Amino acid sequence: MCAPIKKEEIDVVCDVLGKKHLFFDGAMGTVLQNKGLELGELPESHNFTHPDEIETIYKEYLRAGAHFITTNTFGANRYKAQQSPYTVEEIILKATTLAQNAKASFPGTYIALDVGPSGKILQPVGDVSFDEAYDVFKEQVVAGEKAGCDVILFETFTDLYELKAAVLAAKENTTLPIFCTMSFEANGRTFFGTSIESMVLTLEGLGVDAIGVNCSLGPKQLKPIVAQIMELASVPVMVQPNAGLPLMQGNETRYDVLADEFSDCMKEFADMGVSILGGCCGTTQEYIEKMTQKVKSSSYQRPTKKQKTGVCSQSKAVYFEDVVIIGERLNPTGKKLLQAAIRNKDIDYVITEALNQEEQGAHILDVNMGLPDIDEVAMLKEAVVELQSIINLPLQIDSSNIYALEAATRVYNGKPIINSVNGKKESLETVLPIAKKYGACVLGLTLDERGIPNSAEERLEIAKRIVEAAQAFGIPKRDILIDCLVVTASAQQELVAETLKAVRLIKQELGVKTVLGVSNVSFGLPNRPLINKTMLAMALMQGLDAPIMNPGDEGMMETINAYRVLIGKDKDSTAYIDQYLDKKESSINATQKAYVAEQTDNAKNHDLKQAIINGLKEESKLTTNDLLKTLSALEIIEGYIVPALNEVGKRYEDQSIYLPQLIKSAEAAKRSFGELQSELLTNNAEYAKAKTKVALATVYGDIHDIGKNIVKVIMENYNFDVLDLGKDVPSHKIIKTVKEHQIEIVGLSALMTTTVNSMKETIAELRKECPKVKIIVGGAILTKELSEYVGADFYAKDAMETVKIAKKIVEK
Ligand code: B1M
Repeated sequence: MCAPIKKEEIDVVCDVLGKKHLFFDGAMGTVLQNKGLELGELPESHNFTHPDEIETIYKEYLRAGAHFITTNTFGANRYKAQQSPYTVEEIILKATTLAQNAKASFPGTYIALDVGPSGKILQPVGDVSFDEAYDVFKEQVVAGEKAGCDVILFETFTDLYELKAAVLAAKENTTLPIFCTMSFEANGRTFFGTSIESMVLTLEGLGVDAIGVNCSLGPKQLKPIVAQIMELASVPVMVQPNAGLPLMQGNETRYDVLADEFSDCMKEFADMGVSILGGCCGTTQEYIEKMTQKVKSSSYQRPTKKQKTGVCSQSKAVYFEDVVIIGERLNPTGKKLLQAAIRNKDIDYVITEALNQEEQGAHILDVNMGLPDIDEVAMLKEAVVELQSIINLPLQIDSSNIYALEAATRVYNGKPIINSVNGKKESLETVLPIAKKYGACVLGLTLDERGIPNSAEERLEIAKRIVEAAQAFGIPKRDILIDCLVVTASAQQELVAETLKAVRLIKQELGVKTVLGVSNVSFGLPNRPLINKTMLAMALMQGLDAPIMNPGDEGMMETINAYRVLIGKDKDSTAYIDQYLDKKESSINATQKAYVAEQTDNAKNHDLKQAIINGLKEESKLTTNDLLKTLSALEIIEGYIVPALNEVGKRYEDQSIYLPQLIKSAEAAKRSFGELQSELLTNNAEYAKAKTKVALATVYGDIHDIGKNIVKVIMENYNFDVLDLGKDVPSHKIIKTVKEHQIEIVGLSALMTTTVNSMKETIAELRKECPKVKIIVGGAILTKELSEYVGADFYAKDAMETVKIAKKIVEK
């Protein structure tokens, strides 16, 4: 909810927020298009060229009953302002001044500074750093506050990570309330794969004042998405749908939902408990007027506080409602290979360990990079950034170094657990503000200046102090977890029972979730797995919610499976039966195997296919070079790279991975291919007598170029003179090249159903302008039939076939 703030007008926003329905305006961009904004022209330029028009649009929305008008500054950021003669600050000042003029005769209305995404992708997937994105947004929000805006609206974001940079920029540099909306696809995820749960957990953690959804789809299609947000959110929810889906009518874009239908849906949203309502693309004054009229008859429902404990990555949320397994393998204590990897900055090793744990069934991964002789701040931050771009699981950020904790939590894309705070005054005062600021769950250890107390009651006392201190910092109880600390049975046998008792007491008395690093109990004893799984069973019965453990320890995993059956969490034993019905291997053998695996410190998986699927660049390079000792480059492409990318494509389609992971795999494949290129080019070129000129391009609208690049290298290897025009190539560029360079063969690539028609259009243009040129087409989506549909001369299923066809063309 709104933080205590100084400015008078802002207090008014906070006075009304969460107390009555608030109305936002409708679209700006599409209204400007209808008034003549040219394709490619920046809407913000109209603040200067058509100020009266902008002021009129604002006024129309206010007249329609909007409480908030949104400044015409959606794209007013450093990157886009390069195309404008004005600075970011000038654009924002101008737009806000026009809004102030408009609002002067409408008391009780407010100005929302409109901030859209930057248009760039953040590292490590893209090339903009988190800090640079932060600076870009800082410039905008500081200018907005200075110009006199009342609220900041971050809207239409699809990348939660970018939105986090934006929210931090606003929190740290302004006093304005922050409203955030993200844009979702029909599958309930953003383009980058952010889930609704992750959005709510992360943004509420960061302390924004309202969250919701805008743009995306029409109001009807948004209903399930809004319903889910309502189930999860404790802050006021905001909804600004499009007026349906855009349809092209001649040169005009029309939207298929009219004002009556739109406003009916908006009333339904109000009845579902949505607090803030407005419109996005395609909506106009009429839509907003009808909406405000209809919603007036709905009684306002105040947002309710939700109590579920949850953490998340950008794509996956984990709630503490069943046993939550926190993987312990990314902690260098006692693990020589991990220690060496951390010292050598071998991130691929760290990622492989993480992937193993994910596969073994961990729900959250503890990440600790603490070694005495390294820069832990930099290493923990880097590990978190790299891990989160590949692993779907939420992370538990683990360090005793407060700077490392803050640096890693700041760049974490989601809501993490901070491991840990304890009962010492210094720890409480330094760790809790970090947890509060970044909206993390915090794990409290029951120790203080006097060490770990012996009795369960004393540990309960420390836990109470931690909970009280955390609440005093504004951290809700649901975000506090307590670890009662396992001691070793070999050294302090009598205290094991006290730990178990402490778990029970703390759950009963404080009602917080409990965590235990279970396997500490068996240090110094033989047959550790037996002690570990027994301790785990005992702790679960005391109410342990989340063991920190090795998910590769089958004995412990089996204990959890059995516990879930016996306690009734595994309804009708479905998961248990699925897992064990055909299982012949004895669990003792499995346990022993897991133990040996642990002792040998999980070896690396030297497999190129797996390395590409997992997006491991360095590993892809190394394994490619290994394979080159026994296989030809072509065999590696056909046997490893293509199958790996096919698998990646499948996983992307079934949503077990998302866009950032898809990009990572593509980069790994490129790295592997980079290693093959010189091998391919140094082989003897054969067959072609004279150099035939070939132009290659991925068609307009399609940015896939790995396959086309392979075709290029193989063709060059066979002595063709290849001009590579790149990807997303418009037909006029291909035509120009064919004419200028006397090209005889054009090879076109397309990988998406949506770009097959682009290929057809390109071929039609080529036929008109360059009738003699022969056209070969390829790409995963194409078939012989489709090649006929697009009007090509030949279809090549792969690079070698392209060469064969090209040779035939030359020989004719
Ligand atoms: Co995307 N992508 N992708 N993608 N991607 C596919 C194609 C997809 C099938 C994945 C899926 O959903 N299962 C799907 C298309 C669905 C469809 O339309 N049916 C898809 C999608 C949806 C998208 C985005 C829209 C995702 C998004 O943003 N939400 C987006 C597209 C944006 C755009 O293009 N406007 C997108 C983005 C990307 C990345 C950037 C992340 C990356 C591309 C990186 C790059 O190329 N620089 C990527 C990747 C890697 C893939 C998959 C996983 C792999 C493609 C690949 O490189 N295959 C792919 C799934 C799949 O294909 N299984 C997928 C390996 C390559 C060697 O094979 O290109 O077929 P291929 O080339 C072969 C032959 O086909 C032939 O020879 C090559 C060598 O043997 N050949 C030719 C190819 N071109 C030829 C030209 C010739 C002759 C032969 O001319 C003479």
